[in-house]
Amino acid sequence: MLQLVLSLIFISSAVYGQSCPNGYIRHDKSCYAVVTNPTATWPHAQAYCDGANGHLVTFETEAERSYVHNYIQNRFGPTNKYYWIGGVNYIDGSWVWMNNLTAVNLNWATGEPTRNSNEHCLLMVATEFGKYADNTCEDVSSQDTNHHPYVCEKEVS
Ligand SMILES: [Ca+2]
Ligand SMILES: [Ca+2]
Repeated sequence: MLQLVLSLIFISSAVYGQSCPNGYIRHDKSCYAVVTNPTATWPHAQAYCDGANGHLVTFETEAERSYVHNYIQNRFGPTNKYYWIGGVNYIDGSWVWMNNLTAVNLNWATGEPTRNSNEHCLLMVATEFGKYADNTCEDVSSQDTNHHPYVCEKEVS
């Protein structure tokens, strides 16, 4: 009996246990962390995720986008409207996920994209079903106008 219990513990820790760092949640093949404090500009948010050997979250599937959006809704409700995610349009104007340069399946929030020439970074609009908004990556003035919460992702190897 003890052996059975021990082997069950071993199996469950192998599946659910050590693969994500503290503060991350596991879903499918990735670990996610939602950072709401302090907020940051896109480059600083990306640098923070990169420092943990990850990147700003990239939604390769609709299921992944839906999972992360639902998690944010359940945990934070409508507290924050915008979250930085890992989409950029720096290269030729088309939106790609910056970690693998695959195309973003665009689903714009109301009034977006505004397509101002300096809006090269992608936000998820948490209060609008996790749809997307283009936005300036950096602060546009000396004020913290462009600091938002963000989501880091680490693929599980
Ligand atoms: Ca992903
Ligand atoms: Ca915009």
